[in-house]
Amino acid sequence: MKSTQRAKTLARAAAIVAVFLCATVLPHPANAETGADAWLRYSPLSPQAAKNYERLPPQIVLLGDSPVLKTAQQELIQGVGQMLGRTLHVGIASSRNAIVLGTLTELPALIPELHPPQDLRPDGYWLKSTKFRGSECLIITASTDRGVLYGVFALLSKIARAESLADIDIATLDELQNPYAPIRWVNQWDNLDGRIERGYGGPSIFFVDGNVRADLTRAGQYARLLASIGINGCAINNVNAAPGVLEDSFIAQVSRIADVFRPWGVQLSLAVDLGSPKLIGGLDTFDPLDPRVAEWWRKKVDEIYRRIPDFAGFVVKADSEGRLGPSTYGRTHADAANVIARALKPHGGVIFYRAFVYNHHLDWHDLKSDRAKAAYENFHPLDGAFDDNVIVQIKNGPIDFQVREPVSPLFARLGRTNEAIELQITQEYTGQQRQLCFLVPMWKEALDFDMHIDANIADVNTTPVKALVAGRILHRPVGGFVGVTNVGMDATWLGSPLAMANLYGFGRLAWDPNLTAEKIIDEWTRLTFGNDPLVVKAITTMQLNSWHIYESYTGPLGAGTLTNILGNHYDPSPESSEENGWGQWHRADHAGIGMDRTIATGTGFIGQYPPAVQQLYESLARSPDNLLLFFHHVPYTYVLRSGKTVVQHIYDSHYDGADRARDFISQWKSLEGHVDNERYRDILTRFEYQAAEAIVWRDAICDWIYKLSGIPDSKGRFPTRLSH
Ligand code: GCW
Repeated sequence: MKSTQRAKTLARAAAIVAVFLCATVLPHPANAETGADAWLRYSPLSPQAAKNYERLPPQIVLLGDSPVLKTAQQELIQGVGQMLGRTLHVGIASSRNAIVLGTLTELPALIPELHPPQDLRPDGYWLKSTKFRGSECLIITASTDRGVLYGVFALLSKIARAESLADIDIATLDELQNPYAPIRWVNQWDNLDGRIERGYGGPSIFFVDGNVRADLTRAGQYARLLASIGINGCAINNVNAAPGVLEDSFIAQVSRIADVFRPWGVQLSLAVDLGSPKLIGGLDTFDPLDPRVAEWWRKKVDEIYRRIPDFAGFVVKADSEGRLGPSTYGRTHADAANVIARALKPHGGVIFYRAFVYNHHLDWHDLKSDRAKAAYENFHPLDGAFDDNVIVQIKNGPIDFQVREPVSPLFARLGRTNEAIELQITQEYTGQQRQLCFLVPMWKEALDFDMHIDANIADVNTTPVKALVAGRILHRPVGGFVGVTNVGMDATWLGSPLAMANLYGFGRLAWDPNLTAEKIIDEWTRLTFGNDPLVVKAITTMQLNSWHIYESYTGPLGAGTLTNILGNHYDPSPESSEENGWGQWHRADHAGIGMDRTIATGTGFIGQYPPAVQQLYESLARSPDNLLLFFHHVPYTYVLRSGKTVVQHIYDSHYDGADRARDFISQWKSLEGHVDNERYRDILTRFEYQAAEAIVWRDAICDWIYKLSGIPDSKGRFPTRLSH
C-alpha cells in the first residue's frame, strides 16, 4: 500500500509542523499541572462557591482507629483544607459541631437517637446531617470502614464540583449510596520486568527488573485514585502471568504492595499461571484433578494469606493464546477453576476465570468457523459446574475490545455461574491514549443491552447485562465489573490527561451503572479542570462525541477495528485481519464485506443469543446499521437505512470522522486561557496529532475499499486525489 504509506508520512509531517507552530505565545500558567492529581486536585473554590460550605462543622470526630478510617480522616482534612482553606481540627467523641466518621458498629453508642437506613449494604455509605447535643453534625457512616472512606470521597467530590446549595445543603444532607455490585476491580497487565502489555502510560508502578519496586509511592497514590471511585480490588500483574509471582520470595515482595493498598481499602490480587504446580512447584503435573495439585494450591494459598491477610484472590487465563490450561489433561475449565477456588474458600478469596478462550489457529478458509462463538462454546456447557467463589470474567464483546461489538451472548447463558464483565480502560484498539476516545457511552450500550432472557428463568421483564453481571437477577452470591487499566509511571497515569476520564468513568459505572455518560463526564470534567462553564461545556462535548468520531474513521458499520491486528493494534491495516487464524475477519472481497454470522447461512453465532435477540440480529432488515458488518456479509451496493450504499457510507464516514477529529483542535483552542497552560499545550499537541492520524486512517481505508470494490466516491473526493 504505497499510497497509504505516502499519505501517512505526509500527514505525520503536517502534524509535526502544526505542533511546532502552535508552540507560540500562550497565556501564563494559571495553575500549571501535570495531570498527576487526576480528579483529586482539590483546587481552591472561589469565595462564592465556598459559601455553600460555611456551615460545614469545623472539627472531625473519628470513631475507631483502623488504617482505612485514619485515611478517611486524613483525606477529609486535606480536601477541605485545600478547597475551602479551612483547617478541620480533630475532636474527641464528646465534641460538638463535628463531622463524625465511623461505622454503624461505633455510631449508636455515640448518637443512639440516630436511625441509619436499614438497607446500607457493604461498602455503601450514608451522609447525614443531624442535630446532636444541640449542635449541627455531619455524619459519614457505613457498615464497613471502606464505606466511610467512600463517603468522605463523595463529600469531597461534591465540594470540588461546587454543587449548589439546592443540591447540597449541609444542613439537610441525607444521602444513602450503595454500590450496584460487590465486585469493582481493576486488572493491570504489568510484567515483572516493568513493561506493561498494552500499556501506554509508561513502565509499571509495581515492578522493575523482575522485582517489586523499592519505592511504591505511586502504587499508594494509585490506590487512592481507585478508592476515590469505589474500586475495591486490583490484580497487579499480567494475565499472561509469570509463574514466578507465586514463588514464596516473590510473595514476600508483593506483600509490600498490599501494604500500600490497605489504607485505601483496595485488596490485592494476583494473576497466576495454571501450570504453576509444575512450573515452580516441583510436581510433575498441574492436572487439576490430581490430589497433589490440590494440595499444592492449598499450601500456596495458605502461605499467601499468612503474609497478606486481606488478599483478594486470583485471576486465571488458561488455554488461551498459548497459555497452559486444563485441556492438557482433558479436564474442564470448571475443574481448573475449582481446584484453586477450594484453596481460597476458607480465606474468603475468589478466583476470576477468564472466558477469553479461543483457538487462534482457526481455518480462515472455512466460512463456518468463527472466533466469536468460542466463549459460549467453552463455558456454556459448564454452567452450574463452578464453585460459588469462582467468577467467570467475560469481555464485553465476543471478539476483543473492538471499537464496536455486540455484547457477548455468554452473559445471558450462565444462569448458575457468577459473572463479571471485563471492560478495557487502556485503549488498545481505540487509539492507545494518543487519540481521544471516551468509552463510557460504549460501555453503557453493553451494560444496558437487554438480553430478553426467558421470563421463566428470571421472573422479570428486562434482563440488562448490568443486572446479570452484578448477580442481581439470577441471585448469584457475587459478581460485577473488572476494568483493564494499565496505568504506568507517566505523570498522567494513562499517558494522557483526557484518557483518565475512562478510568473515572469505569469506577463510577461499576458503582452505579445507571449513571448517564453525561453525568459522569460532567463530574470528571469539573473535578479535573474546574467549574468554568465554558470549559465544562467544551470538554464534555468533545469527550461525549469522541467514541463515534474514532469509530467513524477506524471501523464503521461493525466491521471491527480495521487495524494492524498482527502488530501494534493502532495503525490502519485491514488486510492483516484476513488469511490467518486469529479470526478477526471482516471477509472483505471484491463483491462485498462483513462476516455472515446468521443461523440461516452463516457461522450460526447469532444462535447463541436468547430468541428475541436472535430475531433482531438474524434479520438483515432489523439488524442495526452500526453492527451490520458484524452480523452480515453484504454487497458494497447494499443500501442502509440512511439511503446510502455501504461503500458510500464507508467513504463519507471516514471523511466526516477526519473532519470532526480536526474540529477538536478549534474546540480545544477555545479554552486557551481557561485551562492551565501546561495541560492546554499538552492536549493541543495531542489533538493536532490526532487530526493527522485521522487523515492517515481515512485515506488508508478509503483507498483499500476503493481498490476492492472499484466503486468511486459519489462526491468526487476519491479516487482522484490518491490515485496520483
Ligand atoms: O487482545 C488481546 C491482547 C493481549 C491480551 C489478551 C487478553 C493480555 O492483545 O495483549 O493479553 O487480549 O485479554 O488476554
